[in-house]
Amino acid sequence: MNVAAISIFPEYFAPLSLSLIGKAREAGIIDFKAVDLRAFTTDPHRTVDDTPYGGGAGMVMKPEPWGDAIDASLAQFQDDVDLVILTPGGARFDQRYAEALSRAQNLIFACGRYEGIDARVADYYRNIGRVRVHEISIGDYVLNGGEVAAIVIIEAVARLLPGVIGNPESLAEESHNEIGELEYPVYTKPAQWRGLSVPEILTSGNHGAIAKWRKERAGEISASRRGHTGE
Ligand code: JBE
Repeated sequence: MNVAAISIFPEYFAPLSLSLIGKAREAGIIDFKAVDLRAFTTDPHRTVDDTPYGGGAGMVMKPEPWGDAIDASLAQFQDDVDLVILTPGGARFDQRYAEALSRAQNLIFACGRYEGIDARVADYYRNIGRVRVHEISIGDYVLNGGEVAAIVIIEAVARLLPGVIGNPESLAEESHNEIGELEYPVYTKPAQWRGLSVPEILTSGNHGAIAKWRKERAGEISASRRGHTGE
């Protein structure tokens, strides 16, 4: 999978050299490039934003550097491209969306700052063929830009690629179950820690009973946690 992330802060993507994702890059499963949007400006001040038509607070990212930067990435890729524009008003990202994006051959992430990217950029690429445009949000809170959201999506997508995760069984569990069903409490050695012991059933060797217990605990946990907002 080829991945490009366009941003005025390409250094933001340094963590993608670490851990599983870093190994996947070394193994050639993922080719990742961070692209500096300012390299596609043409004025001495390397301007990427301007005031909004119609007035209002904040600045809007100009379409020309975005168009030129996206075109440059498109030119590097063969076949179809999925263009992901990170925006707080986008479609909510979830595991199902990660699975869909994991089938892409080429992914371009457009990480806007300020009040967003001139809307014509999304419209333009929606209409040229070859590109599927996704406007995506990772959640209902405001970030300073799309970079962190892109990293979240890249990690969720990359771990679904064959060869990235050591144990494909853990992936199978995730895709066949609701995510909530996996939220049972987990324990490891020692059996006693600070006066707390591991639930006896987990040391019983009764796999059927253990599966039933985990399902029950997961149901309780997701019922009590989902919908909570940290208040
Ligand atoms: O989730 N997102 O993609 C965002 C992008 C930019 C700002 N806030 C967000 N939540």
